[in-house]
Amino acid sequence: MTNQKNYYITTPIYYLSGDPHIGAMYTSLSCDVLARFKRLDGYNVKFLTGTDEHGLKVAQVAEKKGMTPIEHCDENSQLFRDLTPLCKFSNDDFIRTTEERHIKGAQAFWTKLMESGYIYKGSYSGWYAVRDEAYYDESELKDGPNGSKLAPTGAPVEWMEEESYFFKLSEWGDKLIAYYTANPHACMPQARLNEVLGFIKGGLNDVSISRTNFDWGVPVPGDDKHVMYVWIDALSNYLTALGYPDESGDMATFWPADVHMVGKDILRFHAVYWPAFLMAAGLEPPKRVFAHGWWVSEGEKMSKSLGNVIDPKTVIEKYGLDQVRYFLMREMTFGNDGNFSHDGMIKRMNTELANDFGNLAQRSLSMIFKNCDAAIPEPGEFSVADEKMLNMAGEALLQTVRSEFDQQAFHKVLDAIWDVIRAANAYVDEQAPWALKKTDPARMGTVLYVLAEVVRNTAMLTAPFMPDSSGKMLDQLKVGEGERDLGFIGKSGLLKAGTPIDQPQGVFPRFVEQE
Ligand code: ME8
Repeated sequence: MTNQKNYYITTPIYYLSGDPHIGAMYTSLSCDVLARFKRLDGYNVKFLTGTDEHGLKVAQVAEKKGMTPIEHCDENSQLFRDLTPLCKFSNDDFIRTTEERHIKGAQAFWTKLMESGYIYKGSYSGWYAVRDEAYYDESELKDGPNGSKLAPTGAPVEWMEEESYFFKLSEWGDKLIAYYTANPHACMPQARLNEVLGFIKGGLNDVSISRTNFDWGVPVPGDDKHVMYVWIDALSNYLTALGYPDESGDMATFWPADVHMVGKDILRFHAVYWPAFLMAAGLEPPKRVFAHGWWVSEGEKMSKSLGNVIDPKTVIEKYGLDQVRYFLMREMTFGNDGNFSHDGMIKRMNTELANDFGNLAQRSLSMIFKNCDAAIPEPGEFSVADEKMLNMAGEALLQTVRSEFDQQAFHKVLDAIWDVIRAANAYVDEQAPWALKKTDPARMGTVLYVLAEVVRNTAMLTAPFMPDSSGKMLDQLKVGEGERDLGFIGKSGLLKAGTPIDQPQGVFPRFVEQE
């Protein structure tokens, strides 16, 4: 395996404060799609997800439920683990910050930072919001009811003073700027990198990295009056899941991470604190932090009080898993915000999936089944139009798809594939194989062969997005399990004439509104 290319991709680890909603599904889905694509492209992939289980908020939620914190975590973490079979995620590991492997690794990471001289003990006072697990500056606060103060997020704040360990973030500004100047793609999209650089240039303060006002956390090595602040604990999951502090094994194979996928709200932790922590511990920063946007629901911010929070299970039951996976990856320009709406969902299901893709596959395979003795036809000489279509759906498409995937431009990957699907639908109309049946059956066979090839290639390239539906199309074409990686795209994987096929079944039903 010496020549194998490795690829490490991570989701944020999710807080256990509620049921997993569409936001968690979205971040994990984008990683899953990328992980599946990279596997098809011959990479040795490690795809990690998990749950972030410490902190005052978790302890308080558990207490309210009459549970110990770990009982609450066991129960709630399972809901996130259940997303894997529900959404067909292909994660290779699931880490919980309450696991022994994590606690030991996080403590070793702390010790390393301490030994490097980047941690010191001081005291901290300020306005603290339990709900956000964050301190706020006096100037950021707004007035709340009855003379109280609120954080900019609306969370209640209280004045707190505590002994605390600090990380010397103030020493990392120039080094971070140098890092991003040399590696401008280490934080994407570009607008987010600009935000991060602006923040760094505004001057970095040392950050408090321990707490003494609660004990539901990883104890600070050698001073167990303190627990680690949730963010240093949480971020280190990306290392501890690789077996850190053991720097051989998975650490040697997979570090630095290729992509940390995060929502825009947690970019600063990942693109400022985390690279500084890592460099201070003598480790390389991640190759890329990609910040995606947020979903709103029918045009409104999702909130429990509005009752418009989208539950992955409900929408999957209603529209189908692959349909939801497709919609989430297609609707939103990856990096921007997007709107989850019933109408938008139906429109894409019925036009792009049922009409464009489903129809192309169904009519091509049905014509083969009916007119070619239910077997892949023997093609004659390819015309210019045939060659153009074959190349467009094969080698040329692969090249575009690969480069868009490398920018995490999922919507552009799908756009490029749909350009080919639409071109193939136009090609069917132009070539009119139904008319050739009488006039030139050999030519009809060639046209249908080209179409079967378009279906094969587009099904392979959509498989990371819609593993079940694309798999069904490939099954119908009798493409073997071992012939579904990207090495078989285009000329290198041409269908064998004479291969018998079964009666084709439609893969993308239209959505019909129930009364
Ligand atoms: O932040 N649309 O966890 P988390 C899109 N534990 N994405 C959304 C979203 C929405 N409406 N709502 C939330 C944490 N998300 C920390 C991470 S990592 C070391 C620690 C995304 O459960 C959000 O942007 O609050 C984030 O990427 C993810 O869900 C997890 O959020």
